[in-house]
Amino acid sequence: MEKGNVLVIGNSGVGKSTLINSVLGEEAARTDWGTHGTTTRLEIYESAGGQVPFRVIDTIGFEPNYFKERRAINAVKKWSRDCAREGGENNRIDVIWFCVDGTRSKLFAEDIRRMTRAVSMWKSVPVIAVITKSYSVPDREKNVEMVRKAFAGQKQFRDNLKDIIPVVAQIYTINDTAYAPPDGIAQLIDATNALMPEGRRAASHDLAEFVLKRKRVLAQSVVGAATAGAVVVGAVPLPIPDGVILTPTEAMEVNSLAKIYGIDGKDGSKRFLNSIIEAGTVGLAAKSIITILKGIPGINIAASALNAIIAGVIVAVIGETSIYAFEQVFLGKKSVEDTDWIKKIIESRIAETVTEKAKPILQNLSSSSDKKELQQAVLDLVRVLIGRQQDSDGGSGKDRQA
Ligand SMILES: Nc1nc2c(ncn2[C@@H]2O[C@H](COP(=O)(O)OP(=O)(O)OP(=O)(O)O)[C@@H](O)[C@H]2O)c(=O)[nH]1
Ligand SMILES: [Mg+2]
Repeated sequence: MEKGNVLVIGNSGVGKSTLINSVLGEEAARTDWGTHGTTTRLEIYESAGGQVPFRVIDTIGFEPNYFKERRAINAVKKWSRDCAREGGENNRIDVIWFCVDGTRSKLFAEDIRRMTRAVSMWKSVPVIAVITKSYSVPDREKNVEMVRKAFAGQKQFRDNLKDIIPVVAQIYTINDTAYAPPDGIAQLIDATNALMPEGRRAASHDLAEFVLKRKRVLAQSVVGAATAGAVVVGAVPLPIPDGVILTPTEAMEVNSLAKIYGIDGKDGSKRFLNSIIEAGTVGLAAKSIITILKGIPGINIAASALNAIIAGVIVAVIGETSIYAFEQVFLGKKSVEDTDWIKKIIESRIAETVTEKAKPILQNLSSSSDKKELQQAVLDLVRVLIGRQQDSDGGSGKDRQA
């Protein structure tokens, strides 16, 4: 079976590298007093004999210095993104060890806030809070309670916290007769192992979601460009019902989107892509748009603007619907054999877009509108059309602008 990955994060000097050595049973990771042995890059470790059934990833510690903190956060983020890009199973994070320093319990809440930013991509991965340097036995219970509170006080990872384990990774000598022996390491290994199956599922889920979001951002930029282009093409005074003039724009759009979702245009998928383009065939779609527009009282638009509007609506709907359909295929919820399904959605979405999104803008245009007003209206329309049409997670607004 493939080994899972544990990501270890925490402030600089909390004892991440020391902990890793203790868990893996050798001096694998570099540790030190002061700054000499400080970890400067992400490093993956595993036990030589393979006794420990997971890999452990050491990270750059967070420091209470803005730039160094950014560096540490960005290193983890970049590593996570690379994982998504290469589909690299090895970069996946199945369990997170959040390390906080048991001798500095006042800072727990702050530490946790800082760490959550670095691992924001792994939204559902289980977390074990490890309280390092738990030399004082009487303090342990208090510290556990403080970690619990600190986690409860923040939304993002509140439900991910599965365990809180105080540890001493290395014997800590107080004087000739007093010392704190290593503790909590076996418990940490057991707890991590127990969480692994859940962690793997969570990691796959987070990874898929991340990949899908990236794809959506790319796809939306394609739809935006194609729609803006179609409006210009549509403004060319040609009788629309004859116009196969948009077909190249549509084909380009649909094929670019298909590529983003890894739909290659071969065999079955070719029919699927064609039926999307056909459903948006200018003649048919335009007729239905004109019929709808005629049914709306008070709309009387110059022919050139009308053409531009029709072109924009068609290309925007084709694009947004393709994104939706390709996502469904990508997620395995629909198959490329389903050409009836896709045709029906496009038809209903064209109608819906005209009546819900375009209507208010068109109603503001009186028949006496001048050219400038018409142009502005078309631009407004494009903006409205390429706004989110289906938003499954509600949180992609920021991504779209990125
Ligand atoms: N005796 C003892 N010393 C510890 C323990 N944990 C950490 N230390 C000491 O704390 C110092 C920092 O530990 P590291 O493991 O290097 O800390 P780190 O989190 O990897 O630090 P960065 O790599 O800078 O982020 C070292 O001198 C360790 O020996 C422990 O359990 N026992
Ligand atoms: Mg280190």
